[in-house]
Amino acid sequence: MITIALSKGRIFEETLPLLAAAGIVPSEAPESTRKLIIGTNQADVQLIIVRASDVPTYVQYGAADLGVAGKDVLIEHGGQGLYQPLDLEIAKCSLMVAVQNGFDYAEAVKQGARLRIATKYTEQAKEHFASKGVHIDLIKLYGSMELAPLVGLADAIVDLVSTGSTLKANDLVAVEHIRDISSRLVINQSALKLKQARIQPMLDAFTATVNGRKN
Ligand code: PRT
Ligand code: MG
Repeated sequence: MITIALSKGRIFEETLPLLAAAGIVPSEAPESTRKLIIGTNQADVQLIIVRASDVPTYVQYGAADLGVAGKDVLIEHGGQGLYQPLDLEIAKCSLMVAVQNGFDYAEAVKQGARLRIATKYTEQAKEHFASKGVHIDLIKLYGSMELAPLVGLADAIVDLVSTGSTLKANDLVAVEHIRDISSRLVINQSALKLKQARIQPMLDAFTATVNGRKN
């Protein structure tokens, strides 16, 4: 059996065409079932539906052979036990620093003040501000980071931005770009060796599809 870990929503939707290229069609959509294990048209391939930030963990421990996870999630996880052979170039966005409109970020940074940063992405926030020599107090949140500056919980947030409409709707502006983010295929290192005959053709089909999109 080959088990593929995916999260609901954009990653599932954007992975569907890649699975199709490898001849894999899920028998149900995660949005229309409460099942967490979803079969496919291939008797020996199943999907498991997990939180986006849990995908690397399932693959690391071999509970799933393959998975799809955002670079944001992979950096926070650390990537232990994972082979990351392919940037699928899906679910693209950017990791940014954002503040409330009117907050003088440049001045706050220049004065060498401690900035209070609210984020789910604590590893990347630490690394980013350390590289700039800016001292921060980190406030770990699990979602809706956009609220933090509006209610005085933080001076700035580190969050993902795609269209920018969430920032705009909450009177926030992006002040720094940390990195571009896309989702990667992750493979359990021992599964790749033990199940190579079944996994390699899938990897080849995904690679051909991604390369085909670039041309
Ligand atoms: O939603 P949940 O709490 O279950 O987990 P999650 O947010 O980690 O999962 P999900 O499915 O929302 O995101 C999975 C992956 O998609 C992330 O790990 C990213 O790699 C990628 N991705 C791409 C995004 C976005 N675009 C994105 N826009 N993930 C989140 N967002 C959020 C962002 O955090 C912000 O709240 O969307 C909002 C901003 O969107 P815009 O379009 O208004 O700028
Ligand atoms: Mg989300």
